[in-house]
Amino acid sequence: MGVRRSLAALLAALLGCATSLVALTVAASPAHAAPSGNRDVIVHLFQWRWKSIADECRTTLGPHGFGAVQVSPPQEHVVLPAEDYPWWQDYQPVSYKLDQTRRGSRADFIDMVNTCREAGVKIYVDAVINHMTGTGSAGAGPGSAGSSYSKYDYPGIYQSQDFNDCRRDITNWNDKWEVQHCELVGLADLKTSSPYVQDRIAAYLNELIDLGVAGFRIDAAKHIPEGDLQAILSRLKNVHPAWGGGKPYIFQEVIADSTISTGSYTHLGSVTEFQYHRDISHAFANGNIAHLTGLGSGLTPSDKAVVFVVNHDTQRYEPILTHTDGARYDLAQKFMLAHPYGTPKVMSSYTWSGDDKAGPPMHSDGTTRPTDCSADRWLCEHRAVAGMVGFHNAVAGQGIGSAVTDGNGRLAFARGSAGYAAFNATNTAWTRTFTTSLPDGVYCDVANGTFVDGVCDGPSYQVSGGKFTATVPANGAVALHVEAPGSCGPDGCGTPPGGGDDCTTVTARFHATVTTWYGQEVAVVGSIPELGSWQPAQGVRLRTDSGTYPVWSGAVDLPAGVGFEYKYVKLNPDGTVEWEQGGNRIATVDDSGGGCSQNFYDSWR
Ligand code: ARE
Repeated sequence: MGVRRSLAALLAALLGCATSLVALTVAASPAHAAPSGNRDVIVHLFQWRWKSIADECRTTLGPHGFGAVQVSPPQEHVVLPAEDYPWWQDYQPVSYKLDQTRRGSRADFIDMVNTCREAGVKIYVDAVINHMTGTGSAGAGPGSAGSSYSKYDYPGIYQSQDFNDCRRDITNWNDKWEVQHCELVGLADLKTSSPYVQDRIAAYLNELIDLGVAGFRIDAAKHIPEGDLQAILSRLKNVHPAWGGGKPYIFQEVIADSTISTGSYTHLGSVTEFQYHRDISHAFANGNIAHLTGLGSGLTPSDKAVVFVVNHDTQRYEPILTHTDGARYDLAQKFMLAHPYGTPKVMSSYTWSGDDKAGPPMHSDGTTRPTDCSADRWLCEHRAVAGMVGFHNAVAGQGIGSAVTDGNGRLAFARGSAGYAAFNATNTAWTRTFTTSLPDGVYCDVANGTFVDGVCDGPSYQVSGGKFTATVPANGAVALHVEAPGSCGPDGCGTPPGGGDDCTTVTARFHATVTTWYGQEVAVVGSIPELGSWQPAQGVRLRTDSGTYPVWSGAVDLPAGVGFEYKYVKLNPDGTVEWEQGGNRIATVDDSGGGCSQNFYDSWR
């Protein structure tokens, strides 16, 4: 019995540990009370339909304490069937009409704003105000709401005189004037120094404020001269009284370089801190996290920095650590929510294979399909970190302290006496006794479960005499905070209530989106014997058919709790092997699929 119990406890501690692509099951009921406290965490529901966002606010974001959703641009945009409706259609405005985008109607948008507000969640709009449509990939019209247009001519809104005179691409990025007055990837650059243009942009943003929008991401902010942006922002109204009635929250997309710093824009609001993104991504990708207590020092002041592990551009153009990296990526997003620097922005993505311009799951007319986190290519990786949002909110205002490390890949720290979190970016579990100033009691582990309406669905840990003992899963975390009491299950603490499945073996199901030519085969190969010990011929062969292609699938039994690395390979008929690019994918065998199973959803790199 003793052996069985400790095995069950170990496996249960691994339950729900970061399996990036498998969403945690989250409680879903409209009757949840909104959690108290500071709610500033932003989630970017990239490309989601308005109706799907409304549902997510009600069932998941509100109950878990998310503060705001960054929604994709709501204004009329170009429609590009010839390019298979790329995601970036949205970043080429045709007009400021909200009537129809690929994500739904104006009525849907309004309903989303209201539903999310009732759930305690703000809507931040991605405001594309630096430019209109471009050259080359701009289509011939009409736009998504039926408006006709051509570059520099948008009937009823802007004509040629409303655009800057430098009508060519930015070539010298060291010349600030050029960066702010010439064209970003050929996009018609609005003359934001003109009072008419300032009024027009402000009217668009004020219409959104009237509808209840609480803030804006200013797209391509560094391409708008600071003074012009100030003139636009000074025209903005106050937001809905539910959000305090002050000025909207502004965060500006400024990718700092030697020509333009984030500091040039902080007097206007917050800024995106890209150096944080690089620092945290490299640290977790390399398993080198022991020094991260000081993450953010020397960067933009914390209260002005919006921080993120990845955004919709970097996951495509400069990937360091993304959803394709599995557990380490989830772990990095959890760390961001545990660490005090900046305002965290969690990414929620969809997969694509091949061309990075691929749009979200869509209907044949290019409109976006509703999000189903268990279908299509939606990843919903924000759900895998939802428990940590409560941690972030509960420890607000508490400093970081009492750090413990063990080698380069392990770090634990306190957030005052309000919370304690341990991170393990290695492939082996980390068992130790931690000293904490959390009051004695039983706590819910919100890194491996969630705490909603008083119910903990993860493991629990007992703090006694200022200490607790935990096994931090390989490539996983443990996080306890004062607002999430736990309860010990029949198998003891460290076990979810009711006990987990007593799995010693887990059926791992791999689902990989891989484009192949006739005759090629696909296999998954990895560091453990079950995955061929890196010998492609001994890997696990995946299968596809005309109904599922380009998704290749296969299953194999793996020992529970083991950390491993893997990659996909294409096997050519002549015996040669093509490996996918990038670092090894990192995972730990767990029971997150339920019934002693685990799912991996990946795309060929
Ligand atoms: C598309 C086509 C182009 C075509 C254009 C016009 O891809 O070939 O010329 O349409 O027809 C997104 C896509 C673009 C897309 C555009 C419009 O990424 O591919 O162009 O929408 O549909 C710089 C900017 C920064 C910008 C990044 C991408 O400073 O503001 O480039 N990011 C935002 C959004 C993007 C969006 C736009 C702006 C445009 O997040 O998603 O583009 O609205 C260094 C520099 C950075 C620079 C970075 C990358 O780090 O310091 O300043 O970022 O390199 O170049």
